[in-house]
Amino acid sequence: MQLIDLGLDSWFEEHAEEMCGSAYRLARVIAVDRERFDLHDGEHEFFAVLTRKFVQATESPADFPIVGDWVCIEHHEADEFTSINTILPRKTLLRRKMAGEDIEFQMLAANIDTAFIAQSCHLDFNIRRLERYLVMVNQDRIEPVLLLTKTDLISAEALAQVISKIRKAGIDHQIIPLSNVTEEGLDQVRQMMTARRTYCLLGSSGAGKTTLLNHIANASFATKSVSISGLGRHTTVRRRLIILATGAMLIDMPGVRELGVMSGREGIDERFSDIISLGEACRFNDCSHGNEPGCEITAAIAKHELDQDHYNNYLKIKKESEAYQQAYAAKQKKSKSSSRPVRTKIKHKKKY
Ligand SMILES: Nc1nc2c(ncn2[C@@H]2O[C@H](COP(=O)(O)OP(=O)(O)OP(=O)(O)O)[C@@H](O)[C@H]2O)c(=O)[nH]1
Ligand SMILES: [Mg+2]
Ligand SMILES: [Zn+2]
Repeated sequence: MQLIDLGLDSWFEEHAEEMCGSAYRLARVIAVDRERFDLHDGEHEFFAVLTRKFVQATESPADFPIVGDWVCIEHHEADEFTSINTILPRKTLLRRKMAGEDIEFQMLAANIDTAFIAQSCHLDFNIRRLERYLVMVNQDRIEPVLLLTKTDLISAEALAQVISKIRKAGIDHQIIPLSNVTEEGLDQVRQMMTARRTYCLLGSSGAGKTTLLNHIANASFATKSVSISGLGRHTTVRRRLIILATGAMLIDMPGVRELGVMSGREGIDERFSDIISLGEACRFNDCSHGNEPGCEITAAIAKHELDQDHYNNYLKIKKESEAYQQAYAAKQKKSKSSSRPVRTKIKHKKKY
């Protein structure tokens, strides 16, 4: 195996040349355990640490390496350790806002090509939550694929209803219904995963993500035992990039209970494009979609062409995003005016 098999391409190589000097060595972060970073260089798995200089230069969680990152490393012969010197720009970066008012965010994974969003089609199914995941994934131009798990627990009619609900909400991404019990749908998941591409498993705790990974990777990572109800407990706590026998890479994520929105307009506009284009057709440019004449949104809701709940969810997510952007801007302003030295941040560059 070589670096290219881990997803390295000329985009990363060019950045490495520019940022790390000529004697660089590259590796991909496959797991993070506090201060220890498990890396893979295509041939071996080994671990590295951060130098004090690196840590001192960080000021945001985004400055730390996370699973999926490409990093330039340096081996220190005398002291027999490897350090991470530079994180290459990320093509994609999955983050989520921490619960509550706080503007802190949690980094989930970098350089993901496709995100599987797993939701049980049984009791737990919730279209509004699905919309939240899609906003997060769309924001970063990661391709989403929806997995409806536990089909063994519902009838074919009930499953068809769930799918039609998703389609009615204007979500046209690929949907794979599956069961880890009957193994229905698992081949479809296997077949769509291609070598050198990185996939991740997102979704609520208990959706069956790790059980699916175990099937696909022929592994036995801990899953929630059926006998314990374990409400609110997350079985998977660590993220790890698994290299499958087919050459595809998969990162299992711990389920998140609350998914705060920190996305900017891009992700929201894409997910709610139906509402955006209706709004553009309103008679007044600054229509608040309240009682103005010629409002296409209120008209569409009245005609049941636009679902009221879908619209409410859009308003809620938009409000949350605006509050986040404002709080973030205020924090930036504050730290700029303080006497702390300004340093360049890792640029989160868009694909190509
Ligand atoms: N009936 C049924 N049960 C399933 C299926 N998939 C998983 N389960 C069960 O659901 C429970 C949760 O599965 P996990 O794979 O641990 O769920 P997870 O999404 O990894 O959860 P977290 O790691 O907490 O995010 C376990 O008891 C599984 O046996 C399925 O397709 N059908
Ligand atoms: Mg799990
Ligand atoms: Zn309007």
